[in-house]
Amino acid sequence: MATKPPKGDPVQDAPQVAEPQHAAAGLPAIGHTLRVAQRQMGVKRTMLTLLSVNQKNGFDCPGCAWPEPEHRHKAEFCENGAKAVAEEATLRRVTPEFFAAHPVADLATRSGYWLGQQGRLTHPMFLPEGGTHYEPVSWERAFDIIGEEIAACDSPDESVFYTSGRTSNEAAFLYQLFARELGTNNLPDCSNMCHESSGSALSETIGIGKGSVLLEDLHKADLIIVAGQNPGTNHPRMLSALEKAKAGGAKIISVNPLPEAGLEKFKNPQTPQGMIKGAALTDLFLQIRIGGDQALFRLLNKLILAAHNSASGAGRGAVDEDFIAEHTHGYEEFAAAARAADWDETLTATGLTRADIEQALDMVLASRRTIVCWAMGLTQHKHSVPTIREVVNFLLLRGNIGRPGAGVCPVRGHSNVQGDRTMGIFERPAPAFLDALEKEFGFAPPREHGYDVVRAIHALRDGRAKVFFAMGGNFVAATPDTDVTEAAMRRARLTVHVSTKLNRSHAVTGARALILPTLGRTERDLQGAGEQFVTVEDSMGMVHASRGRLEPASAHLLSEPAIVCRLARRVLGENSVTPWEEFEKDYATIRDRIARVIPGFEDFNARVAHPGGFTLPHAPRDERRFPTATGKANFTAAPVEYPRLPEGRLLLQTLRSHDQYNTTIYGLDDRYRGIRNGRRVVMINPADGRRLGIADGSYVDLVSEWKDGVERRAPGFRVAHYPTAPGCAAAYYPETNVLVPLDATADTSNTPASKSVVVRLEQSATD
Ligand SMILES: Nc1nc2c(c(=O)[nH]1)N[C@H]1C(S)=C(S)[C@@H](COP(=O)(O)OP(=O)(O)OC[C@H]3O[C@@H](n4cnc5c(=O)[nH]c(N)nc54)[C@H](O)[C@@H]3O)O[C@H]1N2
Ligand SMILES: Nc1nc2c(c(=O)[nH]1)N[C@H]1C(S)=C(S)[C@@H](COP(=O)(O)OP(=O)(O)OC[C@H]3O[C@@H](n4cnc5c(=O)[nH]c(N)nc54)[C@H](O)[C@@H]3O)O[C@H]1N2
Ligand SMILES: [Mo]
Repeated sequence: MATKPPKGDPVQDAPQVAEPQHAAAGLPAIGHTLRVAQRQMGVKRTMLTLLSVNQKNGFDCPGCAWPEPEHRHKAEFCENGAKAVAEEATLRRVTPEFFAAHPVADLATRSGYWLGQQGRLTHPMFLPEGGTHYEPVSWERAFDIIGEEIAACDSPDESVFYTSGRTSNEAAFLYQLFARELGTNNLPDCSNMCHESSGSALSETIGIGKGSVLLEDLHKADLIIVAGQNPGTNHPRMLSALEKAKAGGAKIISVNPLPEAGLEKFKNPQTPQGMIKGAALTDLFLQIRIGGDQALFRLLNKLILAAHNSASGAGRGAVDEDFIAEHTHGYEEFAAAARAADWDETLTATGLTRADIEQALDMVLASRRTIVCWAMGLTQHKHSVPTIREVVNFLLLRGNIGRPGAGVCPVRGHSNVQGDRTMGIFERPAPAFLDALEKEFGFAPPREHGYDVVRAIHALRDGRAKVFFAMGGNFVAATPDTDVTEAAMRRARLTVHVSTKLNRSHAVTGARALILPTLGRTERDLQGAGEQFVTVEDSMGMVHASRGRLEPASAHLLSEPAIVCRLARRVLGENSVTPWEEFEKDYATIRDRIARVIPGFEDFNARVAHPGGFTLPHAPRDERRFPTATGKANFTAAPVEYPRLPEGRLLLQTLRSHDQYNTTIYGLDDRYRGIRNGRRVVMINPADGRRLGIADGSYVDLVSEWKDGVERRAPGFRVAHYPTAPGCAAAYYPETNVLVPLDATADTSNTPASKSVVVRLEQSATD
């Protein structure tokens, strides 16, 4: 049996595994934050920068999309926000000399961690066809190259314009405007891999693809269900909201295959009391099997209906009949499906006990105001859309949408991913949005749908897309089926990345490639009309300004809006009807246009000047109005699905460690899970280990099995026996993306099913 990592391991990691922890944040988190930040920024810059994160006059944390409270602390950031800031505000630099010393072939052998640690990009760089090294290039020449390649295409639809979710509202609005004026809706974004399933399910059922709660609702709730989310790592500031909710008497149910430390106990670093004792958060932990959530909510719905109809009267009123009669559609069909839910099947699908579910039901019935929060644990499965629709059914049944303390709360990832969508970054734009664009700008935007992420990879692979342009992100590392995707990317004529830091996507290029270095959130943005700010929208629909204060990492950087404006002028030329020059000079003029095109942004410039910004309208939340096809909130009745495992296989979820931001690796530790100094770790249940003969500490290859018969392999993972649900394994993304088949996606949303990959574990070959 192999007991050492295989030779030639690209990351050179040697994971050590100890017991997982049971509480998050507190003193160790503060020490860790300062150490990481000072390593990148030095002491003075660390203090200056961290104190303006999320302040009313400061910049929006480039970490997650969790909203800021009305009364802010001096230190309104978390450990992982500080890491995100430190990564951007680092003093390390990737200069033309660096590229001269490192051919692309060398960069392609480096780990994502190594690439990221090299620092901030300082110059526009160009890789000519057949070239071995990136060379410095002027901005003008860079835009000419893009112009040449786009002009050489047979149709605008041969270009693809990807967006990652850090892009500001202003930049996103210009970017989609440019793509549409060029003539394409090929605007895939990271959302396609993230909350697309939430957007699909919510638009259909409540009429808007966004969450219906505000921060104060969490504080008022009686019951908060957190399903498929690890806030201790990915949304640490949410723990303060959960703590406050608990202090107000709320109960919390966590639904997760893993016992996540942050949900067990929170030691609030902002209060002395919290630092010492900490607050227990979870009242009931439902250790569900991967993909069992739809079955769980379906059965709860059956039980709520049964309680309502019971003779004893205990559950009388469990169903909000008035709300259902007045505001919903499809109740009868849904109720029939719910009544047919089967206990045994649910226990199989979820791996839970009858007692677990009955206890959850008691808590549900005792709550007058319920919120369900979720993230990637619900969105990245084949049946994610019906799963989230079942969550909506569950809330509608008791009238838990559109009143204080209740509602749906999909917790977004990237800090402006929700805003980018609002600004029109979407491959399937609504006709009303295109009409408004046409009216304001006087050109006819294309109406056919464009490529989402998975379809863009298909198009590149098949030669239907030739120019790939990315506004941020790390496309080849974040997307599924790494080998297939990388081969597809190499077929492009030109790949362009607007980036702050070096990453894998710069090393896997088309025939020609450009790196366009840009300002980050923390940096001062000076344009013709003076210092500019940008705006973002958080996970709860609050829009506010973000102002960087630091000197830019290099004098050669352009802001994202400036890059789009210059690109548009070069590509669209004299024919363009849009005042790109004016937009670049003064972002207020962009906001004036947004105000005229996008509902809810009326008087944008004046309202965003208000400290803390403003809240976008949300019809279901504000007035219990549901702008769906039926004009009502829609109950749905999809068949229950759950993953079925062939004998001897495990279901693998690919998730985040505590030391990463998506494909940006901050370090090699996952402190709360007890894992240190390595990322090639697979967590499995000890009983599965014994059954399959896979010892703790041994090394295995993960082999994914999919109906196309192709064997996808990720070699050399250290096994950690871990308290995950039986049959369920977990390993970090992006290392495991090689295992996710390109076509294994969620129905309707087409999101890669990266939380339910069927794998077998093979002992790694010893050398
Ligand atoms: N520090 C940091 N912050 C981040 C990010 C980061 O990488 N680092 N990424 C940002 C982004 S883009 C996003 S989208 C969010 C992601 O935030 P999360 O969704 O919290 O991220 P994941 O690590 O993917 O964790 C998924 C959680 O779902 C659970 N889970 C997996 N499968 C199932 C299932 O079938 N059912 C249930 N009930 N649970 C399941 C996992 O055990 C895990 O706890 O975080 C954002 N914030
Ligand atoms: N297997 C698996 N795959 C997944 C997931 C999973 O859970 N499992 N999660 C999916 C999810 S939820 C998401 S959101 C995607 C993330 O996909 P992406 O958003 O594409 O990936 P990131 O790693 O967030 O992108 C990091 C890069 O963004 C650039 N960057 C950082 N800040 C800025 C900025 O201000 N401007 C610009 N222009 N560039 C900047 C840097 O160069 C950095 O290297 O991955 C998805 N892929
Ligand atoms: Mo995400």
